[in-house]
Amino acid sequence: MNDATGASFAQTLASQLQTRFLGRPLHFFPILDSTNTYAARLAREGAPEGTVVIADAQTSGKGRLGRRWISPPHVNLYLSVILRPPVSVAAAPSINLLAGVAVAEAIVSVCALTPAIKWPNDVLVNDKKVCGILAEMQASATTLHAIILGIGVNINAPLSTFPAELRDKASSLLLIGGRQIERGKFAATLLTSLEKFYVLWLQQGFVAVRADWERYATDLFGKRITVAAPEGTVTGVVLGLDTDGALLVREDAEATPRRFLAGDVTVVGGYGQGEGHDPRH
Ligand code: BT5
Repeated sequence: MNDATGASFAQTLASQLQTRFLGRPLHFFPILDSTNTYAARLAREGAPEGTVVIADAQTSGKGRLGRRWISPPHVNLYLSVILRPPVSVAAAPSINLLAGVAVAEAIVSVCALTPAIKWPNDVLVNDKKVCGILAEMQASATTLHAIILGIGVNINAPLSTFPAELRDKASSLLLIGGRQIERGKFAATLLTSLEKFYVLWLQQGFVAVRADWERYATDLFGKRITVAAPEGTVTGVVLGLDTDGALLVREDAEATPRRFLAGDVTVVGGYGQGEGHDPRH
């Protein structure tokens, strides 16, 4: 499983892949700068929808807003999918959310752990981040050409691979669940889940995935949060998700909720605490 090149990981994944179009074709590399950067190049060269790029290790793994994604070899999953949905640029951001649902579902099915999604794109287990998602768009004016959907999951990473400043907020499925997970099996399960939710999203829009998203994300509802978004920083109570995936937040003195399509959420008083009132009940 932990072979030096990741070759057995790639073999297991290829033999267990049950998707119709995701991962067909599948490009595997022992090391890349970033799977998103490589997949973006393939997409510009015309690679078809469903093309998947996986690396055993990344030297410049990317987070959002220029941040770094720690990507040690032999232990984790670094994967980018090329998608070409026939939708408008405005409809694309909710792809982030459906990827989180697919990762959460794969964690439940392969690891029997209980994941939570933190809007928009972190998957946590026991309040620690085990997955990050980075969706990058290739578009001209209003025409969407491709979405590069990058997913990083900490699977068998030991504590020593996390820098000291991340150890209280990040973890791996091994560290939490106490057992090694076969990366090929996890990746095959994830791609099956992602394909299912993507097809649903294509046919019916984000609203068809919203209940699944909310099932995993209940920890956020009713909490007081601060959203740092491109349009400014706002503090208020989370009401839920709009039909297009926008986060609805009621500011303290305002009657009309604010909508956010991107941003960073901090729960006032810490994630997993707060007011704990779910407004849907
Ligand atoms: C993300 O950004 O969470 C998106 C990460 C996407 C990574 C995948 S791997 C495959 C594909 N190829 C790429 O080059 N990227 C994608 P953001 O929300 O900005 O979170 C980044 C922050 O998470 C960092 O600033 C750290 O605080 C923390 N972090 C970095 N590496 C981590 C790790 N391995 N596990 C958990 N947290 C990490």
